[in-house]
Amino acid sequence: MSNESLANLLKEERRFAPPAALAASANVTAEAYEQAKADRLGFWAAQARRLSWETEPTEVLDWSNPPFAKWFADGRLNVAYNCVDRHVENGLGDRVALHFEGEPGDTRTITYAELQREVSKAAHALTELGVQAGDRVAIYLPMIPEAVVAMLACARIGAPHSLVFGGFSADALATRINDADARVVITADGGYRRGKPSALKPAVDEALTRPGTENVRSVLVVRRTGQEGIGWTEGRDVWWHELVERQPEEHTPQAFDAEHPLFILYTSGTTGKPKGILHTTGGYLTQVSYTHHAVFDLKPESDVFWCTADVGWVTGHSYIVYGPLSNGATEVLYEGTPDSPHQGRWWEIVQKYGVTILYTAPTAIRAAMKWGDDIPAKFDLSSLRVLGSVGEPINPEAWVWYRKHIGGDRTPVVDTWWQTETGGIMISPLPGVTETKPGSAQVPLPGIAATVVDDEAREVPDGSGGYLVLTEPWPSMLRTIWGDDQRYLDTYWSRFEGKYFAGDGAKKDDDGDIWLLGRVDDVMLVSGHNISTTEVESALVSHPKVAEAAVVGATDPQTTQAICAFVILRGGADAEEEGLVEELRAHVGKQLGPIAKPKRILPVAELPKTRSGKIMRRLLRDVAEHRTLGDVTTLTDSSVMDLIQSQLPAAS
Ligand code: 6R9
Repeated sequence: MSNESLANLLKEERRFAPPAALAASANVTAEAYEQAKADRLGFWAAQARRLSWETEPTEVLDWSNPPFAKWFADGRLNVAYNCVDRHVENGLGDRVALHFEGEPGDTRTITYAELQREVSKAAHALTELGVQAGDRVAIYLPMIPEAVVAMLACARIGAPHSLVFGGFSADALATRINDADARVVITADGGYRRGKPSALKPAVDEALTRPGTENVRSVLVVRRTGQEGIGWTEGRDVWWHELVERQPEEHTPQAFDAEHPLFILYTSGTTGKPKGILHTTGGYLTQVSYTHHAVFDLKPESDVFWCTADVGWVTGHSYIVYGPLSNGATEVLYEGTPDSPHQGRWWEIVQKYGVTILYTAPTAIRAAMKWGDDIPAKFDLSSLRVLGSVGEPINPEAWVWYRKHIGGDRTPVVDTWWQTETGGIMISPLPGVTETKPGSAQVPLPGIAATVVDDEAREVPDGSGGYLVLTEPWPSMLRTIWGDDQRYLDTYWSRFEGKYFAGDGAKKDDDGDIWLLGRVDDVMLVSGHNISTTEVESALVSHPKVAEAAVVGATDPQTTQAICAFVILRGGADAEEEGLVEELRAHVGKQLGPIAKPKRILPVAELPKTRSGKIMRRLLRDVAEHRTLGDVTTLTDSSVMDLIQSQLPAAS
């Protein structure tokens, strides 16, 4: 971004007060902000007491060697004990932990008592394979209960796990195994994707032929699809059902230091090799447990929580596994895609299990908007009481659609900003406290210090834009990049002295509420103005014919960059309609001002997304500037780019 700060174009006037009943019985009230403000460390020390410690910590934060933080350093605890055993000890063994719904329609119900037995057996099995505290275990599994069991088993014996999303290639898996120096890989024969078995094991076999993966001595294989002809290496490969099933059902968890590594999770970013984000034990569990309790207002005895993310992403780590289970929640785990076998599958699941809290991503909401309002309308969604969003800025129109068509115009929507690096939610409304604004993540949670600064690291006044920074350490912060402290310093702590730079652009509105404006690498410079891709996209999505939009700045001789928009139309709208492009341009001009009018608008059928559902603007910029495409390996579906290029008019 240049010296001129990000323009603040979008004005959103709609407001939604918390439902009175929810506010009256909310887990967290406005008082929490006061308490945390008066004594931030005391506040976090109190939240740490949500957990069961073998040795209670007396220290809260050690920031003597910034930015290398230690939280609760003299405390000791076991994460799996906190997520499983203590609930059983508290008489909740019969409570359902997981309602598993496989894509083909098979189901499993797993209570906390069963989960305890499964995790115990898996912990013994890993020990039998020679895994010791500190050894890294790579997990490459579909969204099946064994993924949760495997993570908790690793945590139980102090072996940091490294999940690799099941859609990643053998190469991506090999790089991650190598970087973490994993000793064991846990995988499955395959998983189900869009009605068909899709193999996983061959990618593991291939990855383990690559240099740097020699230290993997065992591959533990879950039988999920039962597909024929998967390769088998004697002496290395072991079936889960053979090894795990014969283990004892009781296992004594051992406590680990609060700063013992819990997991490594790789973020790809746009350049360079993937960064292994390291999270540790006590601070991480404290923050994910507290934020899950506060942001979703979880009442474990009556709620059914469903986070639709894959366990391979941080959202799955923190809000499928560690947050909900540490709180004794009952949750849904769904293996498949939202449109298999039909576009109402998610809503059918909400109805079937009586889901009360749903946490998903804007990309899924926009897809549902595109498929049409009539699809969710066929299902009974009246159980829902809180809706959450994460992963990208949510366009105000998608927010309002979500509240109305999924939440029956009744449920609060919490837009939660955070990152793999932050470990847990950082900025979000609280459903019983905050009057919400569609499209804004609004306020840092109690105990979190975030603000927006300009190029010179000065806090911007209300009504201005700039860079989002975190100004105080937080319990679930990343501790470093695995094996590369220097890269940790350079990437996050060098742009603004003493502040964590998140890489996102943001603005403060006139009330001081925070709006996320997309990655700063995506900010456009048009005739001397910095314009956020998010705001132009939101303006486009606020047109009734547009379901989704991706905007990029393409080099332009007159204006430095010209705004180029790719739009997906809503069901029923016609891409060939005369005057459509002009109508959309005029609409953006009216919403944001003439400077933000896209120079080009191209209706497309699909947009390039990362496997976690984020729009990959970098590739669209390549298209808009008629360049050969950059790295497409993290795309969900690389044929999308061929499709977009084939729809492009010849170079203009
Ligand atoms: C949890 C997760 C982090 C990046 C982050 C930002 C974007 C996430 C957002 C959001 C606007 C939100 N992001 N939540 N932007 N509003 N509510 O997604 O982690 O995969 O590491 O991505 O996602 O750009 O910096 P991760």
